[in-house]
Amino acid sequence: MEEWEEYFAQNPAPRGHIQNCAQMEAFCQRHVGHHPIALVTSGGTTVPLERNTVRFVDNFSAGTRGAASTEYFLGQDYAVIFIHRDKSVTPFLRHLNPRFLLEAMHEGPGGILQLSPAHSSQVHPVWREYQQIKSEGRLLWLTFTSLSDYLWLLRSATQCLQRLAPKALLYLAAAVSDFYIPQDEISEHKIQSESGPLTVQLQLVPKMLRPLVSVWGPELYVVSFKLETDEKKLIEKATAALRKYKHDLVIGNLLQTRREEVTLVTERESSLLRLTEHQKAEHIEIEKLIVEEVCSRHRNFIKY
Ligand code: PAZ
Repeated sequence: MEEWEEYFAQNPAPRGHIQNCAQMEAFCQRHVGHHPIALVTSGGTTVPLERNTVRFVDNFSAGTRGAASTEYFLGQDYAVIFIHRDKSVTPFLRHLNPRFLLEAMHEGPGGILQLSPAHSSQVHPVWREYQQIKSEGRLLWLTFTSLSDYLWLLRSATQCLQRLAPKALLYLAAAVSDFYIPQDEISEHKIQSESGPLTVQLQLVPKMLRPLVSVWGPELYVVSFKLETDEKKLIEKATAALRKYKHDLVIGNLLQTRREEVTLVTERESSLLRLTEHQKAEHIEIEKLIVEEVCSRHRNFIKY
């Protein structure tokens, strides 16, 4: 058995997985022949320290990249499966602060809540765009929390989209843990402090990009992200990932500058995408540039 097969054999499917798969199947059926589909993964996975989880190792990712990119894929006429960490940043809602919404409401005639005219101009465009996408059924939201939830969803989504290849792409922006505690080593109940300081040994997660590219979705256009904090390592690591897994594009980004620039690395070349001062002043997001570029490359991929 391959390492990744062992992982799935040892970590049971999360609750609701069959329903999630049914939703993905129905979504793909609805859009096949009408819209290309993008699977966007977003936010960070958790690694539980206990099976009845009280404590877990988390990841910094807020999900901003995935949520913003989803809106731009929708703008490019894609249907989007948005697989995101529960309670992370989401498309459309990210423009509306919950406190702002509470401030924006007032009680109208008959005690019915209304949006005050002064606030309406900010909410209306977001609401209109969301309603349009909703009426077209072009956005499917699915959530994960733990690493295992994420990997089960990723595998099923990829297998589902493979049937639509080449008109489907994977855009893997989630920050996925490289380390975990295997099922046979994890504590069943809350770890007690009476036993003294805690030493935990995390094992390496099998590299799932390998079966993703070679087994689950061999004809899909696959874009992965690579995050580093050391500038000197970024291109080297992105290129190594591409050579190892043989997918289509790696988007390298540095923690410190990820909102302003990314490097697109393919087998043949690497190119920098950076917001200009003018674009920053206009509040243009780097995700707009990334998604335009990815869609253009995906269109070429579909042609050949
Ligand atoms: O979610 P966010 O907007 O805060 O950050 C996005 C990101 C840095 C997690 C993403 O661009 C990324 O690089 N994801 C892959 C991380 C990795 O190397 O596993």
